[in-house]
Amino acid sequence: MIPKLYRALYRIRRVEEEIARVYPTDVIRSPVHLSIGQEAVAVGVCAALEPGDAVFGGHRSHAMYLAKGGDLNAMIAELHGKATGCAGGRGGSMHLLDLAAGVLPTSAIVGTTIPHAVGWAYAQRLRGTGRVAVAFFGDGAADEGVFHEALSFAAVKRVPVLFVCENNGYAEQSRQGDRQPGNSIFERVQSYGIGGGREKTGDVLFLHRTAKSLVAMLRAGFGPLFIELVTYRWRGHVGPGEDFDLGYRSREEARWWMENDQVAKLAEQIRSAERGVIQQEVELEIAEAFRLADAAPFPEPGTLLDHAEKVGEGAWTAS
Ligand SMILES: Cc1ncc(C[n+]2csc(CCOP(=O)(O)OP(=O)(O)O)c2C)c(N)n1
Ligand SMILES: [Mg+2]
Repeated sequence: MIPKLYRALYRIRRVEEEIARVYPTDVIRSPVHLSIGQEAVAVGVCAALEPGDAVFGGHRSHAMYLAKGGDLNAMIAELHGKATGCAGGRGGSMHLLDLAAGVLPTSAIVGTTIPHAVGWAYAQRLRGTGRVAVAFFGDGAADEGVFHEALSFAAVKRVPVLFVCENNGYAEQSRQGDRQPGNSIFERVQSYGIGGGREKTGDVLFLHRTAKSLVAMLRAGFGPLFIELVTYRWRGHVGPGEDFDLGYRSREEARWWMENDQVAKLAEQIRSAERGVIQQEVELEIAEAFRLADAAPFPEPGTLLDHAEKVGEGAWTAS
C-alpha cells in the first residue's frame, strides 16, 4: 500500500509543481487553485474507493481528479484550453470530469457540487448498487446555505455519501474564525444526526485507514458520514505562487505542515531503487501530458454550441 500511496502523492505534487512552473509562460488558459500540501486528503480517501464510486469537488480539484483515476493527459489539455481536454477545452482547471473514472463534473461555484453528490448517492441507494459518493469541499463551502440543505436531505434519506471537508483554515484570504462561530465544522454537523469526526493530521496512512472504515460503514447502510480534515495549502489561494507576503497569514503557520510533508515522509519508507522507478515513471508521464497538450488543437469555433445541445439530449447523465 505504501508504494501505491507514495506514487499517488508524488504524482499529484509533481503535476502541480509543473503547472506552477509553466504557468508564467501563459500556455495555461485557466486560473489554477493548487492543492500542494493538501494531497494526502484526496489520496487517502480515494484509495479507499472502488472504480464505480463517484467523487464530487470544486475549484481546487486536481488532487481529487488524479487520485480517483482521472486521465492526466485530458486534465493537462483542459488547463491548456485544448479540444482534447476533459471538458473539451471549455472549462479549464475548475471544470474537470472523467465519468469513466467516477469523477463527476467539478464546479467553480463554491458548494454547488455537494448536493450533486447527495443526489447521485441517493440514486445509488434507491437502485441498490452499493456504490458510494464522496463530496470534497472546503471550510468556505460550509458558509453556504446549500451545504446545510444537502446535509439535511442526506441525513433524512440515509444517503450513502461521505462528506469530506478539507479545512485549510481559509476561504481565499479570509480566516475561518472571522466567518464562522468556533472552529469545528463537524461539531455543528452533528446537529443533523450525522456521525464522523474531525482530525488535524496530514498522515496519509491514517487518513486511508479512516476512509476505508467509513466507506465500509456507508456500504453497510450507515450513511451519511462526515469527516472534517484540517489541512494546509502551501501556495496562494489561486495561481502558482506563494502568498505569505500578503499579510493575512504567516510562514510560521505553515511550518508544522511542511515539516510533516507526506510526500517526503512516505519516500523515506520505500527502498530507494523502487522510489527511483516510481519517480522516473511519473516524470515521463507528466512530460508526455504537457507535450500532448501543447501539440493538441484548440476547439474549432464552429463547435462552440455543441455541448449546449448535448446537455438537452442527456449526454452528461452518468450511469
Ligand atoms: C458561491 C461562491 N461564492 C464565492 C466564490 C468565490 N470564491 C472562490 S474560491 C472561494 C473560497 C472557498 O474557500 P474553501 O471552500 O475553504 O476552499 P479553498 O479555496 O480553501 O480550497 C471563494 C469565496 C465562488 N466561487 N462561489
Ligand atoms: Mg478553505
